[in-house]
Amino acid sequence: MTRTRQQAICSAIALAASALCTNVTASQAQQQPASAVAQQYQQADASPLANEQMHQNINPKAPPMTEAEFLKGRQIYFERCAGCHGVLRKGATGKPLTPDITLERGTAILKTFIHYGSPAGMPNWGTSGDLTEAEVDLMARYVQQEPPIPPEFGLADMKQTWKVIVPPEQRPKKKMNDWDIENIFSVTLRDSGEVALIDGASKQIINIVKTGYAVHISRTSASGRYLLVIGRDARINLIDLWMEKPDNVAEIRIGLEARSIETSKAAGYADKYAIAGDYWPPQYVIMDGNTLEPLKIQSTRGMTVDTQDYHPEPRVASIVANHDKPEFIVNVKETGKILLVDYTDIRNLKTTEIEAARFLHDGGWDSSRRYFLVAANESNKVAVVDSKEGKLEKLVDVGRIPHPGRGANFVHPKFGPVWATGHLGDESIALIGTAPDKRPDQAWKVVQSLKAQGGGNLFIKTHPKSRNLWIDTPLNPDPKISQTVAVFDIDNLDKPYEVLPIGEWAGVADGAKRITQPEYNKAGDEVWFSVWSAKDQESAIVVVDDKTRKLKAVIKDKRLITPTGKFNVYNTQNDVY
Ligand code: DHE
Repeated sequence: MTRTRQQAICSAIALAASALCTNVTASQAQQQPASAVAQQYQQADASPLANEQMHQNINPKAPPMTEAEFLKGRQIYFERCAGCHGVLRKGATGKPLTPDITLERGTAILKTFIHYGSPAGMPNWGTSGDLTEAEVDLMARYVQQEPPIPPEFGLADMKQTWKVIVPPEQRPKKKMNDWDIENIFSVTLRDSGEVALIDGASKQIINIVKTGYAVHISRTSASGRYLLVIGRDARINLIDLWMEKPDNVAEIRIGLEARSIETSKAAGYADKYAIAGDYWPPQYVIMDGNTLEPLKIQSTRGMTVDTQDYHPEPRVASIVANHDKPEFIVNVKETGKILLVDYTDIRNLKTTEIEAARFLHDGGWDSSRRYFLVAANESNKVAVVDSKEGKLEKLVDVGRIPHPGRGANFVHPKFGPVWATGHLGDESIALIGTAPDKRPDQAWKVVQSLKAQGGGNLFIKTHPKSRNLWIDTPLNPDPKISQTVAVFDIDNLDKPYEVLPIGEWAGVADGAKRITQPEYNKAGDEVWFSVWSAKDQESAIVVVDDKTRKLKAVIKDKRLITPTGKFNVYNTQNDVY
């Protein structure tokens, strides 16, 4: 394969962790430090900010650059670096790169860093061939300039983008189709900016709905009628599943870059509010759940939990809705704070601020839905919130860079109810006891650590009706691991896991075929896996029978471009995982 072709695949998949992209062998790739895989994952996709107008100050001490060079540097920075070093270069999971630091280092040292990378996780942009020598030089000079500042995005900006495509009064009064909407899957088609709505029973594509750029996740409203989808460009789409052909009924942009969306789930508030969190500007927005009209914007700028320094761009990571109280749980990445946002009276908003740890990312409920567990990924911890008492229950030490998705709940034969997370940075699976009343000695401790196939795990899944625990490894650099999944028998966790060749079962010819995100159907008797290749290659969804662990179906269609996340309507609505 030629270098150009490899690079095309790299940018298409936009995951530099790939062995394909860096031309390393599987065994070399296995030695790639966990931090490098993690750093590359944090910048999984080009930030949409690269194309925004920005305010720029000139720093007379910085090495000179032409305007064209500066713009190119800015483009590369937002495509490759901002995810780790931050929009304003104040540091996030990567080190700060503000001019006071970079001017002191100077061009020569900066060039060495950018070219060779560092054991702390900085990718080797030069030696990997991702940046040319001239680009390395350009970036070394660029990071000594003042960081350009992207614009804010307030209520008036949001309202300009807001469209009610079908007003609530013109929407169906009852379900107008024969689909079993609780068993529809909303499938992220990442690189086409669409979601595929797929019928769980027939595996037929019901509709392909246009959404935001590099679309990220879908969530179901409390009634199960609406799907809310968010793109990395902070565009939200509201899809009405009651329509004859489910489609968009409202749309808005709530910022310039975003990842999370959720809806109100407490009794009396079903479908009343939607909430979404931005990466830029650092804020969250509460909207009308039926129309997406923006109602309330709250900034997340503020002090970090540990050093208590001001952080100018704390990104909003996961948001979950409490089912028992009118409250959203908003996880703020860079400050390490968990906000309990009481939405009873949004004009007089009450927020409880919980000190957790940096850098909060993804998480989910325990099986009682009282405790919320969220990864503080670069701290190698899971923060546990008692949502009933509104306080931090515990910070649990886990493996290297926990990445649970929403995690997996099951009853362990020896330790009772546990919640499980895998890790990006090692092969361990941490099982955390979640029954403080019945098993106080085991609660909020890692009661067992399993060894799965390897690092690069992103998602883990089981279902209350299943005794299987599924673990993907799409970011493992060894294709034998990234193209397969491991499955543990919950009743016999000391038994070695079984490896299923999902990539091979898909029967697609070329491509990275990363197996990503197990998702159950409503009945809990089948598991769906994405077989994720580049956008110009064939991808697929493989359905496995949960009981027999045998292949049940392969869903292929030329419209299934880069499928990644899959969200079963019922399981997402009810937080079943
Ligand atoms: Fe995600 C969830 C952020 C890259 C697939 N991702 C989340 C959440 C956040 C997040 C904050 C939690 C949302 C919530 O619960 O409200 N993701 C980020 C990033 O910042 C990151 C690391 C880099 C980026 O540039 O976006 C990133 N994510 C990816 C991918 O590359 C993945 C694998 C493929 C893709 O589609 O982009 C990916 N992220 C997902 C999925 C979920 C998710 C499938 C939801 C999992 C679930 O079960 O709920």
